[in-house]
Amino acid sequence: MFKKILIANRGEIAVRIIKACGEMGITSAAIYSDADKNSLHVRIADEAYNIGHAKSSESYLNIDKIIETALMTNAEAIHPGYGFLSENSDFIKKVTEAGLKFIGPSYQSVELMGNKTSARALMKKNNVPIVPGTTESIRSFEEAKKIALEIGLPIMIKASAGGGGKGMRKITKIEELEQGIERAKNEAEKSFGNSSVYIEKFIENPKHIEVQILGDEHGNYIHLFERECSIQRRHQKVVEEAPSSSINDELRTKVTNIALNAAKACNYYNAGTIELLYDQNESFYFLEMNTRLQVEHPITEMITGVDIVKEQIKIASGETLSIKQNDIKLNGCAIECRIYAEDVDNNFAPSIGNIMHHRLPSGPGIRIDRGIDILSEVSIYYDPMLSKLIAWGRNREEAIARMKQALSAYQIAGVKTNINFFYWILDHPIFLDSTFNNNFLENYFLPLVPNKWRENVNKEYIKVSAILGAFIKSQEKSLKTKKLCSSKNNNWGMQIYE
Ligand code: MV4
Repeated sequence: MFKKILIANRGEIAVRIIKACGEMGITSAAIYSDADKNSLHVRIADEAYNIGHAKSSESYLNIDKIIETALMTNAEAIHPGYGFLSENSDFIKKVTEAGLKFIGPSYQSVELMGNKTSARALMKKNNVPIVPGTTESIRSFEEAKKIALEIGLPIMIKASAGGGGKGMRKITKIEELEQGIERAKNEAEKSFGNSSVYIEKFIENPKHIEVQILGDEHGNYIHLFERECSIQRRHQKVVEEAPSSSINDELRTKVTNIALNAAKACNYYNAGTIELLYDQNESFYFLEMNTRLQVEHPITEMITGVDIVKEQIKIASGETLSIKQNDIKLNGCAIECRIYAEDVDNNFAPSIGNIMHHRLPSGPGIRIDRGIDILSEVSIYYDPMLSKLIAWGRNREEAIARMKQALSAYQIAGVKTNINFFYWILDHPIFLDSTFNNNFLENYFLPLVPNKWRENVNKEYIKVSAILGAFIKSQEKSLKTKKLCSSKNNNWGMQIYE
């Protein structure tokens, strides 16, 4: 086993990895930028090294500096967390060439899955169901037109180098196709430096279901069931739950088998996630594979009892998977709310500032993964996620009730937050009966906002915070937050005793 690991990340995920190291008796070496000198991950790591300026490109994305720091401190392995360099195959290559172990998959798997057409071609070859469409980039408008008419409109044009909703375009009418391809190619070139695009059939009102898998370096694989991640805003997940409340055991067996086949198809090892669309005909379609630890991994840990980060470290040190598929039992239900420093009245724009007050909920089944502490700074430089609030219950009802209780006890001041947004979601009949799909927020939340998002903020209009505040007021009795939550002054995210 490794004696020291360098954590090439920041925030809550760096904290999460440092804790796993501590539990395993491994020394943790943190890195930090100038903007993060007061961050929690720096405070709790065994060692911490400043690696540069606030801008990510000059710190958390600086490959040479990170590797140099790892070698200087005699770390044996690097954990990349998520985002930053986690899915950069060049980084993995360089880490390996420097004689360090990358805690994650091989660079070949990352490269293969990073290119969406090569991933689709490989999955098709291995009988993993993909969304109907092309497995190669489109070469000409004529070819694209022929394919579009064959599979039927609407279609999606997606960037081969894209993913996570970036560089995606829906085409409803054949007349829009030529310009649509042009624009998609331009966007893809700008965003990814690669103008290749491909075509998929548009799946109407799908759910987003993903399966967590673990593979060791000796060809053994297990799955840790699925997560339901359909509630998204601008391709950012907002609430996730495990297991999915919309599939039964038969479908669960089907989707986890699909995921295992997908992982085997690219000789995958370490932790990975297969993302799928699930449509109204109960069909699953492979969408993409995330070749890293994911933000929402804790809900899977809560329902399986498996510590995914510890397993990642054991796998990277060459161990054989210690858990057998039969040992893993799906237990209860877990939900995660991503608490963001956001201003809901300003189109959910990041809300920056210093954390002046921070008191977190606790209790049976409650877990919080956080990267901030009192006096931490939420800056413009990084993702403004403050924490992940996770609630486990023996069933979905209990998990939801615990989540609402925890939300009402969550106190933070210094930045605005999206906390009140979750009450609205968790109380919605469509959420409660699990009939939601990827359009949930667009269909049910956006219409509540007068004229959608106003550009002229000076104009008199009903604020989103006021809408949510009024909703909470109407729910106060059932939420039992009357004493805790001041809805009078809409003091966002700061829940003060009256
Ligand atoms: C789609 C789709 C419909 N048809 N692909 C968005 C995120 C990215 N991972 C893929 N996405 C989608 N791909 C086809 N062929 C609809 C979406 C989509 C979506 C998917 C899951 C959760 C939320 C979503 C919101 C908008 C669009």
